[in-house]
Amino acid sequence: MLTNSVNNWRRTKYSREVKPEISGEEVTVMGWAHEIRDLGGIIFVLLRDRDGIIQITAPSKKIDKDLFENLRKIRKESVIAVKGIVQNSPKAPGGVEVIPHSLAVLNEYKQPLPLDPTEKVRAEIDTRLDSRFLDLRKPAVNAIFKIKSRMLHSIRLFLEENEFLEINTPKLVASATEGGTELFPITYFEREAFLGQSPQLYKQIMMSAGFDRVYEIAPIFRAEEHDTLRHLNEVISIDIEASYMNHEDVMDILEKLVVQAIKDVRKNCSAQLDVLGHELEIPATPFERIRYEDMIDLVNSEGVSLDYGEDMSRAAEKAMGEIMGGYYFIIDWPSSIKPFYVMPDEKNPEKSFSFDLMYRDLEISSGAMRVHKHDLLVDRIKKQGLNVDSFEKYLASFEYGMPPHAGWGLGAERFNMSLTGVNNIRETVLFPRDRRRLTP
Ligand code: AMO
Repeated sequence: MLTNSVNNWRRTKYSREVKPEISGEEVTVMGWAHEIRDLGGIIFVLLRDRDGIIQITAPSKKIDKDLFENLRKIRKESVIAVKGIVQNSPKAPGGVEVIPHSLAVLNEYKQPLPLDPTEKVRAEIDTRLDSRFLDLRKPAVNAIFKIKSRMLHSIRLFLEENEFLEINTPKLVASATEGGTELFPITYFEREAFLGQSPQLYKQIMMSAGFDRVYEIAPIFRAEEHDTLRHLNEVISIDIEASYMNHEDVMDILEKLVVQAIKDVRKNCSAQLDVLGHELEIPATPFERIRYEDMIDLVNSEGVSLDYGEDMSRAAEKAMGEIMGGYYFIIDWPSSIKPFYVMPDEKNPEKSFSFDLMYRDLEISSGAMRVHKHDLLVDRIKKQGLNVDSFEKYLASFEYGMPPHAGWGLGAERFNMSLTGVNNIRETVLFPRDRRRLTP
């Protein structure tokens, strides 16, 4: 029964498509043998594919003797194809089963499995990540990636509808953008280079190039020392930049995009949300906008010490998460703790035209109106102790007609955490990269 190729076998239906309405029809289903129950006179095989499980029911009296014996020999997690007739069965999962007339075993498995995809034995995250291909077979794990796929699809659709052009910028770069300490140095022939921390400088250059509205969905690399549930060393950043807009305009875009993605996921991924047991609520708009200085007062009133000019500590994030619940913005950050490209408020340069979008205690996005005047930008680079020479090519684009502009970066994984309710960022990446993990 073991065949070496798919020969003339082709899937005609996914498990989710085998419904009582097609009772009597012949189908070909393909996937893994999830469970085999041999009751002597009848064998049940639960066949699992990408979308779910379908029951194959083989009563010895009704099917060919050889086929019955071959079904009996199937081992869990073998790759199988079954041809048969759909039949209503109130007792079967989904109210339907397939009575087989042919079977092909397409591949077998090595014993023992390093991980049980049926989740009978719960494994630690490290064991799961070591055998990620098996871990990803679990419905509650692959649901996260179906939601991520839909989320990215919805974001692309929204940005395209709003006249943003998708761009691709280099990931091998010569200098830092977000501060020097989080860079991964690499050897670039005879020179030193770095993995890109953010497309920041390139998306701004594209404003001078006249592209007006751009977006990029691509990996960013951060040499974060942290070993936390919210940080990874490689993540996907969803970045936008738009000319003739200020920070408030791009906050509105971000808010609309977030709500549209939530609605889209609710509508198209209800089965996955059910598997995850996560109730996804549509947030009310506009999201609350809390000034940085009011955030300080709020966390202080919760007994968390934080002074003006300090970045949010973990304790401050947690306190805000308790107070605020869903999505909210923190605005008007001090210029001193925001990157050099962030525009200071003209009336009070201590403050900047910047924002972070939070989901409970998690920062999911940050953005700002940018400095578009060359001399002010040089000044800001110097004030932050950075080397002006290493920004030469970027700075040149500000000398020949750079429009005012604004933008943001949204962390795909952190946004996905808010959509799926998982609390470890590693769950939202197929093959996560953290301080200790570089394989698989
Ligand atoms: P920032 O550094 O705040 O801003 O990054 C933007 C968003 O990217 C996500 N993120 C991360 N997620 C997980 N692990 C990490 N190590 C990590 N680092 C960043 C977060 C964060 O809110 N250039 C600016 C954006 C802009 O102003 O346009 C920037 O990179 O969700």
